[in-house]
Amino acid sequence: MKRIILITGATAGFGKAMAIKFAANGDDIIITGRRTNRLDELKSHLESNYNTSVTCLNFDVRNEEEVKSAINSLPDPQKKIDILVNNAGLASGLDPIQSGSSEDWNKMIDTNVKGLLYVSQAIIPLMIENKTGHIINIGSTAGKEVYPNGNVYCASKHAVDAITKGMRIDLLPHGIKVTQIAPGAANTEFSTVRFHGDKERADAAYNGYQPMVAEDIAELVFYASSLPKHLCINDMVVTSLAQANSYLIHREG
Ligand code: NDP
Ligand code: 8X3
Repeated sequence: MKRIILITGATAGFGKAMAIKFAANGDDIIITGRRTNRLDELKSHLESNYNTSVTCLNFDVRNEEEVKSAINSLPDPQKKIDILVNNAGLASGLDPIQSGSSEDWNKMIDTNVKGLLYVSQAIIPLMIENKTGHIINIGSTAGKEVYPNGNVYCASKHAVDAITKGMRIDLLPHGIKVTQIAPGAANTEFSTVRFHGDKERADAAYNGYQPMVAEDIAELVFYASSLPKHLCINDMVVTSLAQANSYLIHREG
């Protein structure tokens, strides 16, 4: 059966790979992000290659009013969102707590924590009305263990871990599934964003081992979304073979 999937942060990385995976399954997708040109390109790629209908919503998850009005702007049939993937997020900087920048801290907390809350609050009432739904939050191994200089990014992902558990409790009477997927290192635009565009430093994050790729995470999100109605994956921690936990990666050479 065709489902309606809303993916935040679908202009790159995990979110884009998820959009492709769901579209290939014939689902209808609502893709969101700040970069309109990328949303338009992805829509046109998906609609020409798959049996899907794609809606683009351009908003910054940090702006509560933009979030509300974007979700309100959906035509009624598309408000029946079956699956929300709260994926939009970022790390900004990798500095000791005493020298971190408050601009980086605000960006991470506003995006990863408050943004996820704003989007969820705009969509949960629609799911409650439909008496069905599945929320998949993208956490991180950084939300399980803190690593050196990860301080505020790790805190923001620990918040995602806690919010996911809270959502599952509060939405239990409404039959809404809540899942967290918590990946370790994956080679996307993540490190380029973390290091403020320093591509060399970003590439070095993946030196000497095989990291995961966006398609790996898309596969797991799709799997979690495709289980029978009575089954709910609560939490899935996933790393590449070379990674043991949030801070231990075995590098060759
Ligand atoms: P990318 O940088 O490749 O993609 C991030 C996506 O988030 C983009 O589509 C970006 O869209 C969107 N985004 C960022 N900020 C905002 C904002 N303020 N408003 C709307 N959209 C926003 O990173 P990944 O795909 O790797 O990351 C996706 C998620 O996975 C994040 O939550 C990240 O923390 C998490 N994660 C990543 C891991 C990794 O190693 N790559 C591991 C574990 C978790 P745009 O810029 O167009 O707005
Ligand atoms: C992203 C992976 O290892 O940079 O959450 O925290 S890591």
